[in-house]
Amino acid sequence: MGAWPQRLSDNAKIPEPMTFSDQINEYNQTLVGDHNFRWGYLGEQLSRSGHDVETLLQQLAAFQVAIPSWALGTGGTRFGRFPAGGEPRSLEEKIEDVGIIHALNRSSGAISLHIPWDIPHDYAAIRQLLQANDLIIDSVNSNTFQDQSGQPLSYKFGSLCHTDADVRQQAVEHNIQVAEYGQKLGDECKTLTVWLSDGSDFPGQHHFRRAYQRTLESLQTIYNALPPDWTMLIEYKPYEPHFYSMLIPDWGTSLRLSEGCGARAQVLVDLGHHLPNTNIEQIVARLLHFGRLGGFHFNGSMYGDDDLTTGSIKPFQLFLIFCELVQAAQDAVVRNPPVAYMIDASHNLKDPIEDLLQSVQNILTAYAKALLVDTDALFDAQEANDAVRAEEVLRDAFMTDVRALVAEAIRRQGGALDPIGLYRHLSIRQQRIDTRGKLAVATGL
Ligand code: PSV
Ligand code: MN
Repeated sequence: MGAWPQRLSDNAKIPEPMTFSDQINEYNQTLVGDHNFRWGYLGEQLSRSGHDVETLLQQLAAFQVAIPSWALGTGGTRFGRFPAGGEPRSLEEKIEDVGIIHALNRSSGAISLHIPWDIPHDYAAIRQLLQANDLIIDSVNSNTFQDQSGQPLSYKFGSLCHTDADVRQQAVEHNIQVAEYGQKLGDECKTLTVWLSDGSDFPGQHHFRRAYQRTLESLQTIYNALPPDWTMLIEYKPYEPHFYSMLIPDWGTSLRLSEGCGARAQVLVDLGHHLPNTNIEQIVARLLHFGRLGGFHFNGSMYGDDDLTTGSIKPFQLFLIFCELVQAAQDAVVRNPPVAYMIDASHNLKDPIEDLLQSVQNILTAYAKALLVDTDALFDAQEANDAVRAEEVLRDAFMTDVRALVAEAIRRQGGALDPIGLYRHLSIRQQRIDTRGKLAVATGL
């Protein structure tokens, strides 16, 4: 055995440190044999059923789900918070974390910012960091659900719906300012998402019609102030933080408000913002039919806005939602603008990065299965009122194990065959704890 460290001969080159991409390749080498076996079988099976495997891989590769800047830390509940350790303390550190996610799965190339939780300061530096991590900021979210320190007027009794015109004006100006931050973050950022916590807690507290009208007018003012190529997404939620009425409780209200603003105002569907057992796939189909589905917030829901991992509770529903999206994309009659996909979940328990990786994996899986549906057979069965056959066509796609297809799509883009496996193998959370500290708590929520 030679001494360690061994002397390098004079002309030997000092080895370059491993890049993250080298680490991904090295890790993939350990899994590729098994993967090739499973992918070989699935690829053959799909080809035999008439699918163009290359097209499927391209469709999956093109699918991107944005990561919200507020999901990189543990969310907590009103009863407490249990930080993961090494949580990102600044926008820059959040970008680094999303950079890791995107490098691992190649499907999370965009970030959505919540203002004022994540106000950029050095725009040039942020843009550089985004570029270095192969990321963009694609949307910005306003926040009139909390009072900020130094804010002159309170949102305790609402923002865009408020009875006091000065409060409404303050909230309108905030939204316009949020879009201005977005414009400085790069050409890719062209979406303002508005979620209002406005609502009432007791019968009689709100004049429903007047409150609606005031909200519409406030939204119109914001919309008219946006650059002409910007989209405004209007998100609905049935309850929380108010428990008697929410100003925008449902997709019908969001739809009417967006129609009242203009063509670039669209409805945003957050999966957790429905009462239990709501048929979300039907809502999605309706909005697509009206050309007003602008965006998605993915998460998993058991009872309400639970922020569970997307696809963890109702994978079949997620699949059915994707079936609607896929069918609409193939239908020339549908005139819906491109849909902005984002995860909106911030849970208490899991490592946030693992939770996000798992969510994206579940989303890609649902999408891949939806791409496998034999739509001609489905439509024939529907026309013939053959309910059994129609359901079997869907089940046939849903029951297909598409994990090797998703893995192959990610691998071909340079991502990891097992993103969570590699994240753990490299002890990235521990590295974060070492550099940022055990008690580092993410800014924002
Ligand atoms: C509200 O529950 C919401 O879904 C909105 O999208 C907010 O922007 C986000 O959550 C904040 O956590
Ligand atoms: Mn949301």
